[in-house]
Amino acid sequence: MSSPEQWTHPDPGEGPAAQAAQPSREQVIAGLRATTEGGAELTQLLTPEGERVGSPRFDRYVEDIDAEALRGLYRDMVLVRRADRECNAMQRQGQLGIWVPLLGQEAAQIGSGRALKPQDMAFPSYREHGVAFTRGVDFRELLGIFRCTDHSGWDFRAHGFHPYTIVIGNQVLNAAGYAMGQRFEGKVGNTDTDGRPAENDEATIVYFGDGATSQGDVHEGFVWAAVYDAPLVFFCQNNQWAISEPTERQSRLPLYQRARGYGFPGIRVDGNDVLACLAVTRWALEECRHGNGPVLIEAFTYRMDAHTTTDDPTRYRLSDELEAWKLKDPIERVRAHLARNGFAEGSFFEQIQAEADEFAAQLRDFCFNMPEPPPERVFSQVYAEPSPELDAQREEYLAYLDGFATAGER
Ligand SMILES: Cc1ncc(C[n+]2csc(CCOP(=O)(O)OP(=O)(O)O)c2C)c(N)n1
Ligand SMILES: [Mg+2]
Repeated sequence: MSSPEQWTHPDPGEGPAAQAAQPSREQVIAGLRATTEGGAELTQLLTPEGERVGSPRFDRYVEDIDAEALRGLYRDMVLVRRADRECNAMQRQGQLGIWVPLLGQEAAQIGSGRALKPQDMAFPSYREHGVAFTRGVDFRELLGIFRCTDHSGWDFRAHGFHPYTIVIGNQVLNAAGYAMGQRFEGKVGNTDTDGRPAENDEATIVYFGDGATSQGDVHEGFVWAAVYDAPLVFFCQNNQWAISEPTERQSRLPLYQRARGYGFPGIRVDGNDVLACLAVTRWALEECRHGNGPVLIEAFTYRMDAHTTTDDPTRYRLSDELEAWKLKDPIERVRAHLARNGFAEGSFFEQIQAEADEFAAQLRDFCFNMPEPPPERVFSQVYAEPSPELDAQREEYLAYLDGFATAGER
């Protein structure tokens, strides 16, 4: 880890040095170009060419990942990408109000999601469709939010997957509180009768973006989790952009280095490497379960599509940046690895593609025929307990809607 002295930028004052410190217009548009490299500190187990690189520190966390397990990770990523593309298309056809693409972030989401145990809790932002998939949330259950018929359709306790949060960074506070609760309830740092770490110990993971790190909520979450030794993995997907704002405009430091200021470990992982994301997240979760949390993971990745379907990224970034990242595609490197090692035949890839197409067709069919939920549903899953005020609001709202139905009779 670098020293705090290295982190201090001298004041450039005025003159040429000051000008040099300012990014040029072209650099800003291209995300300052540094975005295409993760730096020497990047933890990687699979190169973009699909070669396995050894890691003395992290290999042991993926010892069980044999060829079959790797094919499983490949399948996960292909399925969620295919579903993501289908949803994007359905928004364009007016079937969804908006879609938030995950394109390019499959490895970060599948790798970290598959590291979780059933007893763990995950707090997503709004782009974590891949994590939802790993938590057993049916992709169809995500659609109501984007068709604007539902707040969130799944049982978050059963899946260990909290509702989506649109308010940037807010879920970090929710997760910090939840992880503090796990600690208070003694679900961390236990040992089984044989003296080994208890199998049932719990941890929490929270997902947020590079832009979210500029929010006060994230700072507060870091502070609370740190001082209470909360079993919380902060999983920052640095996809290089917060809508049109590049990461370089959010921080002077690589984001993972911020952890040091709060007193817990921070690590940067290749977010396009599913194996590395799995290994590093397993390590971080284990640290948390043992009572050594929290941990910050910065998954260095790239948002290959628009921020949402309402955004046009050609207004603020150059296509050569996207082209550079295409060479680091998270799915292609696993495909190359499977193929070059003889872990999968051509028929396997065809079969997965066919499965993904069928998956997307079912999604489309469901979306086109999605039932409208009854209007009173908006009141039914907001609070844990009913209340007279809520009952009154529901009755008033239903009477109001009824007024439209009977308006023509007058
Ligand atoms: C508190 C708050 N401020 C502003 C917004 C508008 N907003 C939506 S997404 C976004 C950028 C988030 O970027 P990042 O955290 O990097 O996540 P990404 O979308 O890249 O996954 C902003 C500013 C919001 N939803 N909530
Ligand atoms: Mg971002």
